[in-house]
Amino acid sequence: MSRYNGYSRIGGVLAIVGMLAAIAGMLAAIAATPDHGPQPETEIVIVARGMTFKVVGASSIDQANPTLRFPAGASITVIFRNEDPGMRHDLVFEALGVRSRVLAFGEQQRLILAIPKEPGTHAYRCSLHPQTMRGWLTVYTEPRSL
Ligand SMILES: [Cu+2]
Repeated sequence: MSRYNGYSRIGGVLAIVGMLAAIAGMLAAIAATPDHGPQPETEIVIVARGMTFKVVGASSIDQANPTLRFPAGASITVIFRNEDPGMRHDLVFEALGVRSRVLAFGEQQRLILAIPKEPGTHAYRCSLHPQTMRGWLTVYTEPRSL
Protein backbone atom coordinates (compact mmCIF):
# COMPACT_ATOMS: atom_id res chain seq x y z
CA MET A 1 0.00 0.00 0.00
CA SER A 2 2.77 2.41 0.99
CA ARG A 3 4.73 1.24 -2.03
CA TYR A 4 1.76 2.02 -4.23
CA ASN A 5 1.45 5.47 -2.63
CA GLY A 6 5.15 6.10 -3.27
CA TYR A 7 4.85 5.43 -6.98
CA SER A 8 1.70 7.47 -7.05
CA ARG A 9 3.49 10.42 -5.43
CA ILE A 10 6.32 10.23 -7.95
CA GLY A 11 3.79 10.06 -10.74
CA GLY A 12 2.05 13.12 -9.36
CA VAL A 13 5.28 15.08 -9.20
CA LEU A 14 6.13 14.09 -12.75
CA ALA A 15 2.68 15.16 -13.88
CA ILE A 16 3.11 18.58 -12.23
CA VAL A 17 6.56 18.99 -13.80
CA GLY A 18 5.06 18.10 -17.16
CA MET A 19 2.25 20.61 -16.71
CA LEU A 20 4.71 23.35 -15.74
CA ALA A 21 6.78 22.60 -18.81
CA ALA A 22 3.66 22.75 -20.97
CA ILE A 23 2.61 26.08 -19.43
CA ALA A 24 6.12 27.48 -19.91
CA GLY A 25 5.97 26.41 -23.53
CA MET A 26 2.60 28.10 -24.02
CA LEU A 27 3.84 31.33 -22.42
CA ALA A 28 6.91 31.29 -24.67
CA ALA A 29 4.67 30.79 -27.69
CA ILE A 30 2.44 33.69 -26.64
CA ALA A 31 5.47 35.93 -26.04
CA ALA A 32 6.87 35.03 -29.46
CA THR A 33 3.64 35.86 -31.29
CA PRO A 34 3.90 39.35 -32.78
CA ASP A 35 0.85 41.46 -32.06
CA HIS A 36 0.45 44.02 -34.81
CA GLY A 37 -3.33 43.99 -34.76
CA PRO A 38 -5.42 43.23 -37.83
CA GLN A 39 -3.40 43.49 -41.00
CA PRO A 40 -4.75 45.07 -44.17
CA GLU A 41 -4.83 42.97 -47.30
CA THR A 42 -1.31 42.89 -48.71
CA GLU A 43 -1.98 40.98 -51.93
CA ILE A 44 -4.60 41.70 -54.56
CA VAL A 45 -5.39 40.21 -57.94
CA ILE A 46 -6.17 42.69 -60.70
CA VAL A 47 -7.43 41.35 -64.01
CA ALA A 48 -7.90 43.02 -67.35
CA ARG A 49 -11.35 41.95 -68.50
CA GLY A 50 -13.71 43.52 -71.03
CA MET A 51 -11.32 46.41 -71.65
CA THR A 52 -11.38 47.43 -67.98
CA PHE A 53 -9.50 46.59 -64.81
CA LYS A 54 -11.26 44.56 -62.15
CA VAL A 55 -10.20 43.44 -58.69
CA VAL A 56 -10.76 39.74 -58.04
CA GLY A 57 -12.31 38.95 -54.69
CA ALA A 58 -13.65 42.45 -54.19
CA SER A 59 -17.20 42.68 -52.93
CA SER A 60 -18.05 44.42 -56.19
CA ILE A 61 -16.10 42.37 -58.72
CA ASP A 62 -18.14 43.88 -61.54
CA GLN A 63 -16.99 47.38 -60.76
CA ALA A 64 -14.77 48.61 -63.57
CA ASN A 65 -11.52 50.37 -62.73
CA PRO A 66 -12.17 50.44 -58.98
CA THR A 67 -10.38 52.89 -56.74
CA LEU A 68 -7.63 51.00 -54.92
CA ARG A 69 -7.13 52.00 -51.29
CA PHE A 70 -3.87 51.21 -49.50
CA PRO A 71 -2.32 52.35 -46.22
CA ALA A 72 0.65 54.70 -46.44
CA GLY A 73 3.99 52.94 -46.46
CA ALA A 74 2.55 49.51 -47.16
CA SER A 75 4.13 46.96 -49.45
CA ILE A 76 1.45 45.50 -51.70
CA THR A 77 1.77 42.51 -53.99
CA VAL A 78 -0.32 42.83 -57.13
CA ILE A 79 -1.00 39.82 -59.32
CA PHE A 80 -1.95 41.32 -62.69
CA ARG A 81 -3.59 38.94 -65.16
CA ASN A 82 -4.89 39.49 -68.68
CA GLU A 83 -8.26 37.76 -69.12
CA ASP A 84 -9.20 39.55 -72.33
CA PRO A 85 -9.07 37.11 -75.26
CA GLY A 86 -7.21 38.57 -78.22
CA MET A 87 -6.18 41.71 -76.36
CA ARG A 88 -2.84 42.89 -74.98
CA HIS A 89 -2.76 44.97 -71.78
CA ASP A 90 -0.35 46.34 -69.26
CA LEU A 91 -0.78 47.93 -65.83
CA VAL A 92 1.09 51.12 -65.03
CA PHE A 93 1.38 52.99 -61.74
CA GLU A 94 3.30 55.95 -63.11
CA ALA A 95 3.78 57.87 -59.85
CA LEU A 96 5.02 54.74 -58.09
CA GLY A 97 7.42 53.88 -60.89
CA VAL A 98 5.82 50.47 -61.41
CA ARG A 99 4.76 49.03 -64.74
CA SER A 100 4.01 45.52 -65.88
CA ARG A 101 5.04 44.01 -69.17
CA VAL A 102 2.50 44.09 -71.96
CA LEU A 103 0.68 40.83 -71.33
CA ALA A 104 -1.07 38.63 -73.87
CA PHE A 105 -4.30 36.84 -73.03
CA GLY A 106 -3.78 34.36 -70.21
CA GLU A 107 -0.48 35.81 -69.03
CA GLN A 108 0.08 37.21 -65.59
CA GLN A 109 2.77 39.10 -63.74
CA ARG A 110 3.52 39.76 -60.09
CA LEU A 111 4.25 43.36 -59.14
CA ILE A 112 5.32 44.88 -55.85
CA LEU A 113 3.90 48.30 -55.02
CA ALA A 114 5.78 50.39 -52.48
CA ILE A 115 2.93 52.62 -51.34
CA PRO A 116 4.06 56.21 -50.67
CA LYS A 117 4.37 57.36 -47.08
CA GLU A 118 2.21 60.42 -47.74
CA PRO A 119 -1.55 60.25 -48.28
CA GLY A 120 -2.65 61.12 -51.79
CA THR A 121 -4.24 59.89 -55.00
CA HIS A 122 -2.38 58.49 -57.97
CA ALA A 123 -3.55 57.24 -61.35
CA TYR A 124 -3.18 53.74 -62.70
CA ARG A 125 -3.83 52.79 -66.29
CA CYS A 126 -3.19 50.53 -69.22
CA SER A 127 -0.82 52.38 -71.51
CA LEU A 128 -2.43 50.76 -74.58
CA HIS A 129 -6.02 51.67 -73.64
CA PRO A 130 -5.84 54.66 -71.29
CA GLN A 131 -9.30 55.86 -72.34
CA THR A 132 -11.17 52.87 -70.87
CA MET A 133 -8.59 51.33 -68.57
CA ARG A 134 -7.72 53.89 -65.95
CA GLY A 135 -8.45 54.37 -62.28
CA TRP A 136 -7.14 55.77 -59.03
CA LEU A 137 -5.02 54.54 -56.19
CA THR A 138 -5.72 56.27 -52.88
CA VAL A 139 -3.13 56.28 -50.11
CA TYR A 140 -4.57 56.74 -46.63
CA THR A 141 -3.07 57.07 -43.18
CA GLU A 142 -4.46 55.19 -40.20
CA PRO A 143 -6.53 57.42 -37.94
CA ARG A 144 -4.63 57.93 -34.70
CA SER A 145 -6.45 57.15 -31.47
CA LEU A 146 -6.12 59.72 -28.69
CU1 LIG B 1 -5.28 47.61 -72.20
